[in-house]
Amino acid sequence: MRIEYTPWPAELAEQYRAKGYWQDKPLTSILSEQLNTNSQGIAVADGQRQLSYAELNTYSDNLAGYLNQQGLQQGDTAIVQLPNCLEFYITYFALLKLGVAPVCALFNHQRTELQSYCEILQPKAMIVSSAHALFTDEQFTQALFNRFGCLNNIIIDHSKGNSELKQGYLNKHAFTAPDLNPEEVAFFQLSGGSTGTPKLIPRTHNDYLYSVVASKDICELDGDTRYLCALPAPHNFPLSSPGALGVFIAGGTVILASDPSPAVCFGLIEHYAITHTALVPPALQLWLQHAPASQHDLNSLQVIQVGGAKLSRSVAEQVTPVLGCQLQQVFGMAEGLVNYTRYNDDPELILTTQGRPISELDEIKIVDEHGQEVAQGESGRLMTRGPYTFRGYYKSPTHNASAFDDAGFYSSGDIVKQLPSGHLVVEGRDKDQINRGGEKIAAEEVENHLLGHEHIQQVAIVSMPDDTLGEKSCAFVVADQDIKLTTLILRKYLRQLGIADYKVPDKFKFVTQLPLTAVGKVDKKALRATFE
Ligand code: AMP
Ligand code: DBH
Repeated sequence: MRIEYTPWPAELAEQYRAKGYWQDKPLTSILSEQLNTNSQGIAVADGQRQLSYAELNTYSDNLAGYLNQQGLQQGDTAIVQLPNCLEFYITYFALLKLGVAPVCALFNHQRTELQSYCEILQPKAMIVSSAHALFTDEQFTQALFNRFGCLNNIIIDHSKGNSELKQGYLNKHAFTAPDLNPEEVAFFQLSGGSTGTPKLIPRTHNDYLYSVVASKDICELDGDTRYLCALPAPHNFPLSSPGALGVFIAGGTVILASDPSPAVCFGLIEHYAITHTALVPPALQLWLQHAPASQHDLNSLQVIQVGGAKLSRSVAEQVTPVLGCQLQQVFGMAEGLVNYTRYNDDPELILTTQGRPISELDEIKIVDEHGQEVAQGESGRLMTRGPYTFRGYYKSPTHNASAFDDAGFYSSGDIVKQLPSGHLVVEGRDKDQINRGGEKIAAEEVENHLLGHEHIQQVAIVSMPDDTLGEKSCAFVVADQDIKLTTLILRKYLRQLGIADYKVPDKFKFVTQLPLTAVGKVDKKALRATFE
């Protein structure tokens, strides 16, 4: 019944409790605590529809009952893939209430990603949307049923009209709420990854609730907060930093946007008098370009949080003059550690650092390639452990052995330096990943797909600088000698495999060999240097 995860050592857990960080409450308390005082407050709106806290609570109860009737019970897992819509939060809370741990896939994930989540999790159910190309007909759902014996149920939401999901939450279905153990896994976050297969991050009620409560306090959210969720709702940033869950704890309102473009967001900002939002750097740049000529009143904006990828100082400097609001830099990870610049920080720190950790019990070590701590102010690899940083990927003993040190510090793969104030500056990365404007691509995962092509002998994917996205991806391909491969052929090949579009390399370079390091590994540094 218990979903496995690597627990924190007892003495640390005790410390986190003693400090009051772990409250031994389930994440579902986020909703129940609003019911007495704020049941008629609007929890979430999407431009056309809205739900009060009472409705969000009732609908998620109803859906929990329905899913229970369908055979789902505590200890099971599920996959959710929904666009930014009210149903996302109804479903998320319904599953939490049942004690079913979901992984919430991003909406741009495709066949291959969903299949690999099924493989890792062996879920009982999937809750998906017909707005996604994979679920417009029965073909893919049938293939999933055939391949995964565990899968009893695929519930499809139709954005318009009636659907099984709507039937499930609009009608009363009684269920007995199980006791939730706050020490146990509530749901899985997705890692941006740096390995061949996607990795899932078990998040417990205690650790996640603490990160959200503390984030809500740092960001000073309250009942008047109107937060625009324009990034994909399941992503750790707009879910928890402080994100929609932080807004719900504060009793404010989440307004959902379908995407972060100015065309979609500026009208919503005016209409709902949005006070807070979270963006990745490329979206912020679009906002800065379009705001001066916009007809929309953006005056209600108080804070724009920016994170997911490095924000340059020159862009950071424009936020207050152009958008008239405060900038907050956020450096976080689905694995745990989140850093914020604080509103009252020295303006220079807000412009040039990625913030400091949430918690005084977040432990930071910056180490060299031998694992030795570097001198104060020097840059090195970020290692961290703390009250909301996980202790192991789900069912990944081999990878965990290298992702953590003996003391349980997680190696994030970021190269950082720490200022005397505790603020971190992200200087680079030491993981095999491309950060495409906040969307993370595990090079090895895409390389493995390409190596499956009958005429590819070797391949290496590296980042190349890009003005808008920060980085794009380039694949260096060694093909069979007498074969003429083209960019078009390989793009089509990857799309047919069904991988998310952002993972398809932006550029292919056909070469006769790859440079090697002294020990005979592909020299990615040398490949990246070709773009300098
Ligand atoms: P993920 O593991 O997918 O949650 O991605 C987390 C990673 O995103 C971090 O380890 C960083 O590499 C990157 N990241 C997040 N926020 C920032 C930021 N503000 N500046 C630079 N990199 C960031
Ligand atoms: O990039 C991230 O994963 C991220 C960025 C900002 C994150 O997980 C977060 C804040 O919580």
